Amino acid sequence: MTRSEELIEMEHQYGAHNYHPLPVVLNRGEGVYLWDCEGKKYFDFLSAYSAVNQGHCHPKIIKALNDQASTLTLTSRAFHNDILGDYEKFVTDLFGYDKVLPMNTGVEGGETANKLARKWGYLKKGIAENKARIIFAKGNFWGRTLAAISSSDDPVSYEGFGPYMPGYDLIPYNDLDALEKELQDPNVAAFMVEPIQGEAGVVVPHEGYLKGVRDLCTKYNVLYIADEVQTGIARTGKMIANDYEDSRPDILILGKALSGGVFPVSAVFADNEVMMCIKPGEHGSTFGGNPLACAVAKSALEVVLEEKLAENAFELGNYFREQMNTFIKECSMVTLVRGKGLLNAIIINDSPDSSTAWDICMKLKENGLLAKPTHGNIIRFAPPLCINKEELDACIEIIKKSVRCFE
Ligand code: IF1
Repeated sequence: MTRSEELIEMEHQYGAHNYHPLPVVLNRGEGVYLWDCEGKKYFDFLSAYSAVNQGHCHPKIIKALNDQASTLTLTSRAFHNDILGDYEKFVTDLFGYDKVLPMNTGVEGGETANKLARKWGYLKKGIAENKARIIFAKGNFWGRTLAAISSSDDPVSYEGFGPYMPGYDLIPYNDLDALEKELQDPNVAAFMVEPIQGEAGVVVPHEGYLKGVRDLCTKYNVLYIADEVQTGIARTGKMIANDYEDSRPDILILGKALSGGVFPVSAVFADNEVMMCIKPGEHGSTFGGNPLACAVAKSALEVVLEEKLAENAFELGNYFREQMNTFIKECSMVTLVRGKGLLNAIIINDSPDSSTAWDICMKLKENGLLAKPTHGNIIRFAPPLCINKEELDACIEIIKKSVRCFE
C-alpha cells in the first residue's frame, strides 16, 4: 500500500464522508504546481476553487504569515490590535467603500451581507418587522450554512436539512425582467447574485446584465449584493468581476483568494448608510479581523497588484478560450468552452449523469493536471493567476491529449 493509499484509508475510516475527492494525496504546493506523496508533479487547475489565485505558498504571503504568527495572532475584538485599522484602510481604499466588516469564510460573508440587508431594510427602507425578503438567482451557491442552503435550488444542497430560512425567493439567473417583477414588492431588501455563477458551471450572464441589476436595484431602492467570493481577487481578469460593467454593488462579499489560500479570510464592504445599520454587539466572530488574517490578506492583495495578476488572467484567459475553441472544432467530446479571465469551464458532450467528466479528470490526473468536474458534465479550469504562457500551453496540450482519449 502506498503512503497515499494509507492516508486515503485513514480519511475513510476516521473522517466524515462529506466529500468525494479525486484519489490523489497532495503534500506540497509551489506556484502553479502540486506534488503528491509519491512525488508526482501536477499543474493545479482548480486553485482550491479560486482561493489560491496568487499561487501555492507565495513567499511574500508566507513571510507575512510567519512574521505575524510569531508576534500576535488573535486578540478577539474585545480589544483593538495594531494591524486591523491599517488593513481596513488599505482594503476600503482598494475596493472603494466607506467600510469593511471582516469575517473568516465566504459563507460568513454571505450571512453578514444578508443580516446587513435585512437590518437596512427595517431601519432605512421602512420594511415592516420580519417581512424583509432577499432575492437570489437559481443556480446560486454561497456555502453550506442553513441560510445558504435555504436559498439553493440544488436538492443536493438543501434536501434533508429543513425547515428553511423564510424570506428567501429565487428567480432565473441572467433574467432582468424576472428581477424587475420581484423588485416591485416594497418588502424586498436585497438581490444577492454572483457576477458569474461558479458552482453552477461557470455560467456567464449576457453583457449588460450586471449593469441592469445595478439600475433595477437603484430604481426600486433594493440593495445589490455581489457575491464575489469566487470571481473576485483578479480571477476573471479584473480586480472584481463587477469592474467589467458600470455596476458597483451596494454590498460586496470577498473571500477565498483574499488571503491567497493561506488563511480563512473574508470581507464584506458597504458604505456608511448600510454598514452603520449594525450596532456594537449585533454581529461579529471570534476570529473576524484577527491580526494574522489581516497581515496575510494585505500581503495577498499586494501580490495581486505587484504581479499584475488581473492583467495576466485577462490576457491568458482570452488565449485559453481561443485555443480551446480551435480544439473544439476538431473534437466532438467538448461542446463549449466558457468563462472570463482564468475562470473557465468546458461542457462535455455526454449526459450530466454520465461519469465521462469524472473519467476525463482521472485521465488529466494521470497526465499531470488536476481539475474536478462541477455539476455533471462540466469541468472547471481555474489555474493560479501567476501561470505563464509556456505553462498554460503545456496544460492545453494535456487537456487536448486527455479529452482525445474519450473520442
Ligand atoms: C466546498 C463549491 C465552488 C462560493 C461562492 C460563497 C462561497 C463559495 C460563489 C462560500 C464557496 C467553495 C465551497 C467549497 C467548494 C467551493 C465551491 F463547489 F462548493 F460550490 F467554488 F463552486 N460564494 N465555494 O463559491 O465560501 O464558506 O466555502 O469559504 O464547500 O467544498 P466558503
